[in-house]
Amino acid sequence: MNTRLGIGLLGILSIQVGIAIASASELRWVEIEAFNKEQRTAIVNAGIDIEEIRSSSVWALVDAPRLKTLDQLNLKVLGNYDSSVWINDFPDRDARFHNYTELLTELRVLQRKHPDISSLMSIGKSIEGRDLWAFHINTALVAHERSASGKPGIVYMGNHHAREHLSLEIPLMWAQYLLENRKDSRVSALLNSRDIWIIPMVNPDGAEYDIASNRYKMWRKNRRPNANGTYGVDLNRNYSFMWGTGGSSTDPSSDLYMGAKPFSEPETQAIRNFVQARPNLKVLLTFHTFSELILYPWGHSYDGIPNQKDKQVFEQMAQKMAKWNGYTPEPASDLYIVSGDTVDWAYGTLGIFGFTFELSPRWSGDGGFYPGAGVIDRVFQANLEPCLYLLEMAGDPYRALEL
Ligand code: 0X9
Ligand code: ZN
Repeated sequence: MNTRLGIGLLGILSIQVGIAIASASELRWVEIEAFNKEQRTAIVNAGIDIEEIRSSSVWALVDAPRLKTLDQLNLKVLGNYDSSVWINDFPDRDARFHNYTELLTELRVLQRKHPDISSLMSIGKSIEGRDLWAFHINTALVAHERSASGKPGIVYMGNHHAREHLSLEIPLMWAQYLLENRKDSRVSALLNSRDIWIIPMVNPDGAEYDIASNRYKMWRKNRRPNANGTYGVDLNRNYSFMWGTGGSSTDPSSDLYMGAKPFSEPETQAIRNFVQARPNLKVLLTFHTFSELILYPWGHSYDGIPNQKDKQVFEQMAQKMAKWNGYTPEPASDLYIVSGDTVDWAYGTLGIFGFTFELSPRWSGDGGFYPGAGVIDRVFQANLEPCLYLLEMAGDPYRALEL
């Protein structure tokens, strides 16, 4: 009885206190001096994943070998802290965030409620064999499930990065919103005239791994077993366009590992095959967290995209959306150089107007990758108008210049 009481009390205590993020022993939370994008790119080129940018420094999660590299590169470390983070509201969060099975259940329920205009299809399998689910909304569905629709199309994606769980919730809620409001005149006009795809969980293995114990693991990559015994490729460095030209790492143990070759991963292959097979896709939005940013190409170069008209379209669209969600619109490389990401590939090889949204919070102090379930509704509401706008613009993105 004593023992049982003991366990019970421990259980209660651990619920009240919350759970720790498990990366404490592996990753240090480090502040590094950096005044501009060039210095930030030097840090990224050392294989270090920047989490937060301030005016004269950045914050990053750094492992022991890369901490040494910083010294060798003469990059000044201003502070170096234990990365354990205590989370206070796990029961709440646990209830609201969706794991792989829960996501699939939600998508199935939604599809069954609206079988006339929606379908659910697997576009491939993850490296551990999980299906990668795409939710399709099209009022002329039957003919188009495995090939392109005649209507202009858009694809919304989430959860390329495992620990960015909020980036799954927003596209899921977006699918639910569209179907629950299908009778609304604005929504119904859009549903009638667009081909809509939602792929909320591009990296299910990584996301499941991140939550597989009672501690978040701060995991980013997929779960590819690498030759040197480490795991994972950064899926947002594995796309082919200008792959491996900066802002990614050849070291499999880095969080920014770009993979053995472009599209080495089944997850990125699935996205590539899916997008390439649908030339009607005009706009792409990939949700990440965090920092509250709207990013557009280029990511791999500080130069603006050469096509001036397209450049204006990107700027117009990003600025317009920023008015609604309050995020900062900028070319992705203003942050730091990244090569092999989704949107550079989509625009660079297929001319698709692609955006990366870095969702809330703005600062790591507000929870970083683990902001708690309390933020979900607010973040969805903030991004509803941008999602609708992109759906509208998918008809003809160049209309952004007139509106
Ligand atoms: O580094 C990334 O893959 C994205 N940020 S995240 O914190 N979600 O990992 C940003 C990709 C956008 N591209 C550039 N910043 N160049
Ligand atoms: Zn990300």
